[in-house]
Amino acid sequence: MISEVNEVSPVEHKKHVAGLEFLKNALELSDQNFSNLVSAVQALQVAIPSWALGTGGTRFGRFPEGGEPRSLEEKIEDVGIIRNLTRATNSVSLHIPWDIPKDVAAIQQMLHARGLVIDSVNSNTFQDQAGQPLSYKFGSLCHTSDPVRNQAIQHNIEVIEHGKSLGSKVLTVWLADGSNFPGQHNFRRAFARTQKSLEQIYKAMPADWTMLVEYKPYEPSFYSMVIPDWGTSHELCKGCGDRAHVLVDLGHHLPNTNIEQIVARLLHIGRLGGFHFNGSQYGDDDLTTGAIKPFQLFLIFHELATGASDTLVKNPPVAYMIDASHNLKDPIEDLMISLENIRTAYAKALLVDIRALEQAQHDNDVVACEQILQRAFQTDVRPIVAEARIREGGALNPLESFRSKRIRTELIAKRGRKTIATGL
Ligand code: LRH
Ligand code: MN
Repeated sequence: MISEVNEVSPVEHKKHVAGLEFLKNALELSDQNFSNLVSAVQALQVAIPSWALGTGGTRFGRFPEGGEPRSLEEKIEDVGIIRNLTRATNSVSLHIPWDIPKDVAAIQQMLHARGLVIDSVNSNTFQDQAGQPLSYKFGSLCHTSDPVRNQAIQHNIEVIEHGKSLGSKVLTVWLADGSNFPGQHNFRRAFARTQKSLEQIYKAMPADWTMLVEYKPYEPSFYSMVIPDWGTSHELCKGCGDRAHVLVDLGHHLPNTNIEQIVARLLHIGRLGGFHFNGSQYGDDDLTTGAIKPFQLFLIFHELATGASDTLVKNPPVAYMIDASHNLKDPIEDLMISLENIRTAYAKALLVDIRALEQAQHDNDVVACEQILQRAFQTDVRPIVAEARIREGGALNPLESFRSKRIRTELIAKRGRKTIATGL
């Protein structure tokens, strides 16, 4: 049995405390302010996607290492391992129909035993399921045929029902709807049909639920997507009501897009619903969060931190989720690295001297503005992120613990090397 206790040896702990002391003095922070910083990082909990616990792949190949979850129960077990080591996640996002629970009570019990809840439920009208009467080949909520749109609307309503049975209060809608050739779509009518369909789904949501509308500029449609950008998602959310918000997947932006400005804009209009964190060099690469562009991730959290401390910003609580796939890395190791990089970016953003920055911005002192951000970004905050973890019984070094406890070996022994294609 994988031991739940994360020992920190006296030598390791002594080194950790020395690092903390050094950083606190370097930052000239009082004990209380330093402790508040650690508490803020502790409070940042990021949901784990159920579909990212197996090995991902591309159309060119997939190289599973074994020990992957074969059921919703085993996915929850894996998220439990990540929570135990990192203490940076307390929830799981589900994808329906991939994660339809066979025994709701048993799932609830498993979640409770691991300190987990179900975050959002994601609908899926981008694949045709076995026995599905009508195909989504030419779209779902935007489809030209009523029966296909109604089938997709009904699916989303079923997803809400599954979510209600598991205690979720968030429906995430991402559509693959789009076109591959000029002339294939009437852009205005496809948008209007999608708007109508989403309004029907929104009306079916309980009054305490939120809808997150995710945008994506391309793939799997390669000429146009019905919801390609934040502006379109925002327009659809406005049409639905004040509990529909925009979901920002970091990989869903064309190269060189200033994502942190989109975050600031959505905060300003109070429609930033949440994030799908991942890393990318080119497209929707779904790589480790912060692995490719750590400064961009820092700037995104800088917008979130300044937004959170600005009384003019009236934005609902933001949902933090990871949405990645792992073609080469162990899924659990990769997710733990993403959690570490997300908390690191947040801790650095909390170090920005916002008052000094506002003064420098007012004075148009460009160099001072840049240097104030760089001072925070260049600070090694790893002791703070580690302290936020071990304060709650997490491991000092989750990756080392995962390997030294031979957890993957135990999972392979228990589950075998056969893997099942759940998800992407
Ligand atoms: C689409 C997406 C969406 C999910 C899927 C798993 O690219 O980001 O969030 O439904 O990945
Ligand atoms: Mn996503």
